[in-house]
Amino acid sequence: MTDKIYDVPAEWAKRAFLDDRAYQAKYEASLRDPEAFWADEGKRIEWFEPYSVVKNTSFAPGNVSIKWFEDGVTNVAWNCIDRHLPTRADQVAIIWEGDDPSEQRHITYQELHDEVCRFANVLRNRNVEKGDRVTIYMPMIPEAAFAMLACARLGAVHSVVFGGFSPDSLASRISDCSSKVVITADEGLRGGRKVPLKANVDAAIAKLTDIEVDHVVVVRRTGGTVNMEPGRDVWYHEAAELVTRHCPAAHVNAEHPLFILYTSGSTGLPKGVLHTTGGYLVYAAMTHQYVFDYHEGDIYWCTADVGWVTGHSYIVYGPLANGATTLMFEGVPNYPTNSRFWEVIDKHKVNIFYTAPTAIRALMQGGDAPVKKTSRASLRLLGSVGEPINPEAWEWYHRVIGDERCPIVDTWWQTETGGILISPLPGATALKPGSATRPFFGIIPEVVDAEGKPLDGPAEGNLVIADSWPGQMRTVYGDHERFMQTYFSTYPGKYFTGDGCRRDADGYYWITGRVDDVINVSGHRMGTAEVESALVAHPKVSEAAVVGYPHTIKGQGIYAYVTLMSGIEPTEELRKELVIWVRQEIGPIASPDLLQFAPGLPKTRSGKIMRRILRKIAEDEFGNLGDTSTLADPAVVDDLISHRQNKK
Ligand code: 6R9
Repeated sequence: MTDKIYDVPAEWAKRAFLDDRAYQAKYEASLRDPEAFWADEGKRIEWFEPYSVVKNTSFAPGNVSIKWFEDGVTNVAWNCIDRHLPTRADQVAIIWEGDDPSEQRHITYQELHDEVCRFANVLRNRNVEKGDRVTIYMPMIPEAAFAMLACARLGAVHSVVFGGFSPDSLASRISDCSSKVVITADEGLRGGRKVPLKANVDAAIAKLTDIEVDHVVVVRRTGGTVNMEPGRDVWYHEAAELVTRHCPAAHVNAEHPLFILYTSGSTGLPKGVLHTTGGYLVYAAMTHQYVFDYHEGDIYWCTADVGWVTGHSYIVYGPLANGATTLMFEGVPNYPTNSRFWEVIDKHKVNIFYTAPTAIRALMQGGDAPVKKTSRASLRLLGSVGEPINPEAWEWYHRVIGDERCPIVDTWWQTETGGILISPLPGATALKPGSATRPFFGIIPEVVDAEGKPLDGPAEGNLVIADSWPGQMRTVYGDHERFMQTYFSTYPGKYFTGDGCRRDADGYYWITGRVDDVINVSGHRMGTAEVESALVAHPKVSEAAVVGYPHTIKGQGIYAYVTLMSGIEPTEELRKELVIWVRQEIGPIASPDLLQFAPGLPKTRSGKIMRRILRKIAEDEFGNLGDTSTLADPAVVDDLISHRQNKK
């Protein structure tokens, strides 16, 4: 934490949609009369049939129900494409920058229309209808966005699975929402390396026992050889030749599902977070406009992957709903060199740049030189998302990347929230490095104590949101009980975020990180339980406990304590084997950074693993283990401390 405050630069106060007074007034209006406020904001998208009911939401225990604009009829793809055509047919909608700096594409709104319609027709020819689920397992190529929008056009529900997930993880996600159609590419390309996407899809489908995938649509990216299953698999480019570039946009209700996105929680398998049509799009578009102060002609770049919610809301839906030019990047920050991000900014004259703290920290380690050899003169605004940004990284981002000229919007939100809930607005909010600052319109954050009592003024506790907003998730796909249990039972009547938080004397919010068993590794959310169940699936492992520990680049690293089956020798080979095992079970993002063989785990007499103690050991805080009186066998702890793995 620093005490430094960065005031709104004078030119920003002039240019921005909102200054501080306008923010205050609009925020108050949004709380005073939510119905009237959102009735008005709902008009930022086009409706085939207008809504008469705006907000119909309840957080009541056992009866959580969330509906926005419920009798309105619209279509997300129509709003992101067709309605712009009269004025923007020739404007670039998507700039695509390939992994290899020599590759790029510019796709206009007219071309986007044509591509999305073709894609929709290819899906229609494979029996995809309104309400059907389609799994998308794609690299960062424009066809990923076309596929998402094609689903939206038909009223089908997409489930995008990040291309870094393993066949096992993909299989469980296909099965959970019973997708009959999977869209993928031959191979992905990242940092010069190929990712065998189609082979992973084949392996995933081979694991399915409960459902059958009827069709796999394969986009050609690298031209690598892949197996094509006759009758099931089809090349997209061949199928697309047979269809027209016209496809009507389905008329769907505001509460019709738009997408499912799986995300990790503290227990069990990842949850299918369900977002719907009207409220989601209104909220994504509105936050994109105000938080990034998006003006006509701006070039906007969000470096996320479409496999995460940030890619959904702030590469595809929010920007396109606003008729923006959005840049999509296939590669990684350090390929071919550490200057890549900044070269892309210069090449495409990017004005607004939105990335994650983990990328900033990694690039910061490479020093200022790779940055300083680029101009970045086009940059006006910087954004951060995914995890708390430490003040050192914030200062470097501000001073070195933004040349002290660009405000930083530190945007706090979640897969569940659909869009940004707490963030500065660049023309309105004085910045404090490390703070996500103030709530967006219509958002009522509360800091509560362990009993759920809202705390006034400066306070520290857990972060809850007191009332609904249009972008909120509606349910866990297929499991409304779990939805209510996970988010509304800890503090009945309120949405529990899972994050800890401090509010300072200026009413600024400082997110302190997760308070549940979710860890955040390089901005990727993971349940410790998922990594544990991957470990115990190994035949030589009898028990495992996983915790997070502070990691200079990733934010949090994964520390695994593993107890082996009796008679199995702990060796270096086995340690490596287990790390590779987890990679294969879940995906590279879940690889343990440190793995310690533990003859025993600290447990209570009732057999509960005391994670608090494991966390302290992983954090190198042996002196501060807290109450250990309930330990069944205190000697276990001394053994763990003496064999603690060292940070790399
Ligand atoms: C959008 C996204 C959500 C969790 C969230 C919190 C952490 C995200 C943050 C932040 C501090 C920020 N988080 N943004 N923490 N400051 N600006 O990342 O969604 O993948 O669901 O993760 O990420 O812990 O609860 P998701």
